[in-house]
Amino acid sequence: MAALRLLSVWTLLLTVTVCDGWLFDGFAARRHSESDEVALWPLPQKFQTSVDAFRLSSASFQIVHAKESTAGPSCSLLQNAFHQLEVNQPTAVLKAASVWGALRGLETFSQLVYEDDYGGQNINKTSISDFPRFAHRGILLDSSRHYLPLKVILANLVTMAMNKFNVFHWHIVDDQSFPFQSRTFPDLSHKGAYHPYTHVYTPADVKMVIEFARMRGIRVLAEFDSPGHTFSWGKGQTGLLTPCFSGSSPSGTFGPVNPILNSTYDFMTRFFKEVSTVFPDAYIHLGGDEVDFSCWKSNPDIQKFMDQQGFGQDYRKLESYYIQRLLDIVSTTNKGYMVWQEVFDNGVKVRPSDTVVEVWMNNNVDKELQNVTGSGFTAILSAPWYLDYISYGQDWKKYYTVEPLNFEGTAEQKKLVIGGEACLWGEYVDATNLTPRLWPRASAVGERLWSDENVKDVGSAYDRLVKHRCRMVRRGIPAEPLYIGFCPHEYS
Ligand code: CP6
Repeated sequence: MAALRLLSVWTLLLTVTVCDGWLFDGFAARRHSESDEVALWPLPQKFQTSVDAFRLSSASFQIVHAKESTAGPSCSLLQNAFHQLEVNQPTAVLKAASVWGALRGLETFSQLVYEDDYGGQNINKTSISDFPRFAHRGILLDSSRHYLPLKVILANLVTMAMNKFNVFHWHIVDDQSFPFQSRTFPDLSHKGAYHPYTHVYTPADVKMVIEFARMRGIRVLAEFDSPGHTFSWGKGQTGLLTPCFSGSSPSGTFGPVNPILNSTYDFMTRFFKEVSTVFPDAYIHLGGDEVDFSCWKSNPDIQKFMDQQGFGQDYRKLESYYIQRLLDIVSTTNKGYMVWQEVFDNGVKVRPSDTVVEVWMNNNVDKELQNVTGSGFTAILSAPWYLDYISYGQDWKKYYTVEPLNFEGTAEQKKLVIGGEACLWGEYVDATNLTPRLWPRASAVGERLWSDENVKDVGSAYDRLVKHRCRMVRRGIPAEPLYIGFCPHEYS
């Protein structure tokens, strides 16, 4: 448990202990009106506040480690987080099980601070105890359809932290471009990126993203999608993709990764060995979605292989064959893996203990969750949260009112749903419009994944989200408006 107590000395005392969650208590000094009410987003699990207010002063506000804290000034992660907090006064105590809990608590603390009519910074007597409902709270960004400059990715990580998201699902490469610079296979980005120097993520860039995210309690989950969605890989790695045939001769076009060649698996072994060291997260996303079988069907060598293996005309068996071999390769790197739902749907034999299935197809979602968890797999839900879809009006309400555990299943099955992701696919998104398209619409998903399931009143969510959106704007994030109105501090 973490506790933050407001004392008469204006210091935020931080204690990081070994249990989970955190809370803080405040003691009153002065009163302010109800209209000063703060808007926390996402809403904490337990929250009590009063009209008793403290004035913060910029001269004396400080955050220090309490004596009991096992983390001290040498914990640079927290020292940096202290700098982020732009508030000015009371002394308080925050207790957290882990540094990650402390980071979330600091974010909430910052949201409690409000400006009064005289421009003073205040915080009311408050007691909070909090923890996330779901462990996996992700945002998917796609840097293949459009290259996303580092600045945009980092701004997104800042905003994710404000909304208590903890997983950046980086769909880093796809058909259209391969911006990931590999040390082992430099031609992949040199020939497969939109531009070999300006539109690539160098090892230093990737390192920066990972460290910037870590400082904010965010994991970087890299996705290298195959065997489909790999057109750009073929430019720098000849022989990797399946040559498509028209009649009895090659048509000159290429399909999914060629699953029948040993050279394919040699390549994947070396490639994922590198990837597993570049990305420190315990998981890697292997894709496996939307494999188009027409090219495989057209290729006589593939047909011969299908016969030899006894696959008949069932190309899902060939896909499974490929994925199984790929998973065996990745297992040797000691990582767990995430896959899109087709891998499960197509009956690939994978160990439920180290496979997470991401449910993305928006038909029969409940049935799919029932089946996936019924087979003992851990599941992530993204189907209801495809934020690349846009429409007139307040679609955040649609995202907000999703209940991830509404499917039929046992309590055991429901425990296997460890969270969800808001996906912003990149076909129509680049640096010019990414941030306003994602925020505050993704904030709705953030609260669904963090707060208690009973927190579902759209009206009160609206009031808080309007203020939370203004908070993002004030911190320099061009989050779009929910509806008519204005912010006390508008974007400029
Ligand atoms: N790219 C990849 C995509 C999509 C998927 N994978 C996608 C499919 C349908 C919709 C949106 C996105 N653009 N690699 C599916 C997981 Cl509606």
